[in-house]
Amino acid sequence: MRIDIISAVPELLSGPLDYSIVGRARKAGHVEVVIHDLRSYTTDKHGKVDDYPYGGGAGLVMTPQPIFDCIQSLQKQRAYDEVIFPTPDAPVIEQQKVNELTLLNNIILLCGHYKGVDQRVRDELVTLEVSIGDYVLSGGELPAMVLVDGIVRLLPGVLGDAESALDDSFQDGLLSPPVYTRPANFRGNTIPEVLTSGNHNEIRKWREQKAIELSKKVRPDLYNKFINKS
Ligand code: 6GU
Repeated sequence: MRIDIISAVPELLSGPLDYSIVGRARKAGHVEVVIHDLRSYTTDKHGKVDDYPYGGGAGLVMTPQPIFDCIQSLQKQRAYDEVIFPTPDAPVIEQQKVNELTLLNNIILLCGHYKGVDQRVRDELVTLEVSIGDYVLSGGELPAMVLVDGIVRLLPGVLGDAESALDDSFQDGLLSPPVYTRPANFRGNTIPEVLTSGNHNEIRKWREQKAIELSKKVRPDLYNKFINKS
């Protein structure tokens, strides 16, 4: 899979995508992530990529020219399955949709200012708009990295068996149960006995029970969906 990320602040992106699971996946060749500096596409002599909104109002709007030039130059080089625009005024993305995105070959992620990009970009170039939750961030860079992380960790070979994504929170519609590691007694606080019993069936049942209890307590919406489909 190849992911092209377009940003007017590429400095925000380079570091975080170089480390940990995404960094290792890139080095191992499971994914190619290419970052594009939008400023290098502007024809404005002062390097501007935004301007005042027609009709007035607060905040600047990203201009269409550098975005069209950047995306169209990429589209000449290969076919893209989706041009994704992370924005708070879109449906909130859930695990099922992230799973689907892992099946694509080439995607573009366009990072905007939170005040937005010229609507003609959204009408003519963008094929998918997603929010990462009901709160506002100052730009699309963090949401783009959220999407890259969510996708890349699911690509074949990226996670080992031990870290398998199959028992993630949300893959079965429930939150993940609590986990413990050594020592079994930490300052007098001990771990649930079943986890050292060696009885894998009991451990599986305990985890399922804990996942249900936790979901019911902190995410009754997920709990009710789970109960209604089982
Ligand atoms: Cl995708 N972008 C911005 N700027 N803020 C957000 C968001 C996206 N999702 C939630 N808040």
